[in-house]
Amino acid sequence: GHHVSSQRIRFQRRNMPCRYDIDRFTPSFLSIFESLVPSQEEIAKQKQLLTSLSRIINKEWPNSKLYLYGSCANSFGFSNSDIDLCLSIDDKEMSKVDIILKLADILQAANLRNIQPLTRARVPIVKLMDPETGLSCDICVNNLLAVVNTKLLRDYAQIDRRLRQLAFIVKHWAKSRRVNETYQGTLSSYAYVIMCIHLLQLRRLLPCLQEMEATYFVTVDENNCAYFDQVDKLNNYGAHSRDTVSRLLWAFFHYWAYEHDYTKDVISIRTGRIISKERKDWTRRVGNDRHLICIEDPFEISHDLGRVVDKFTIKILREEFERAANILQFDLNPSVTLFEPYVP
Ligand code: 3AT
Ligand code: MG
Repeated sequence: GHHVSSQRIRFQRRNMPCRYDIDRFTPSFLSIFESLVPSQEEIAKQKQLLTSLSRIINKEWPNSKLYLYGSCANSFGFSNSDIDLCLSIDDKEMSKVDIILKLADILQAANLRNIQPLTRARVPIVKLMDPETGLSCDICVNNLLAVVNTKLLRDYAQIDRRLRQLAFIVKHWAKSRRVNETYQGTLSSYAYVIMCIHLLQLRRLLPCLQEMEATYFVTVDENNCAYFDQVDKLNNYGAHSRDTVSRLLWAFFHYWAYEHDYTKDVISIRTGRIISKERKDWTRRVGNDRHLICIEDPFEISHDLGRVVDKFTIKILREEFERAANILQFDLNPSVTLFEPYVP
């Protein structure tokens, strides 16, 4: 019946070769990438904001430290994106919420604008706008795992330039197609970047830094974070491969549309391999974790980055992966069609 024939189509697609003329589109994909990269001027403004806020906050809390994290520091940020900052502070007396409220007062006194403490959010933050640079940012407190995973992503990006190219295009696709909205049950930018790193590990364009001898170690809330971070020694790692960004994009979407086994597999950049759901005990729903698409966090390994996905949004995601795979295989103008906005 229907089920059998759709299985047969899936199986054929699994072994489908990439279209012969895919590289015709590489220049267009690269120019889309270039158009999304932030300028040096913008990066300088971000650093300036970090410096001036650090100065203000250190007057009140001399032992605190302010970090940039997320897309403005992991090298996967688009131009004009908001800035994520994390305040690291060791104060046993005050709760996170108290710190957030006091931080809001300090910033108010220093003439920053639009200050909003959001103390009831899952991750409590203060929002603000800096009139000097015109930049908006969110400051969270003691979220050091995010600072460390930001460094891991930035280190991977330095090894092979094709990672950044691929991840920018994938993020741009995900934003255009509205499948980059965690509060709607689709995946975070962080998850998409990890999916890209994993693909490049399987294709031997990237090593697995956490399996190599560690040169960087930190312990954050009982998680041991250790990996090889002397990435300047690895900048020839993927040089043997002639994969272009178009070919990698094809491979990315083909993988998630037709090759990934959603019933059995977990992708893991920590090991550089696919591991089994069985081994992680991610085979059934526990609480709100449904494990319908399994993406292991590199440091918080009990954390499935796909846990936001439910039985409705998994269908949407897989249809979008298939749409993208088919566009890259057959469309006459894939570098346009891929990003056509989703219209409900
Ligand atoms: P955008 O350009 O803003 O879309 P981003 O890189 O800032 O992308 P997110 O907004 O998804 O990415 O997340 C900001 C940072 O927070 C990235 C990562 O260091 C951390 N982070 C996000 N989601 C998770 C998660 N589920 N587990 C651990 N860390 C996370
Ligand atoms: Mg962000």
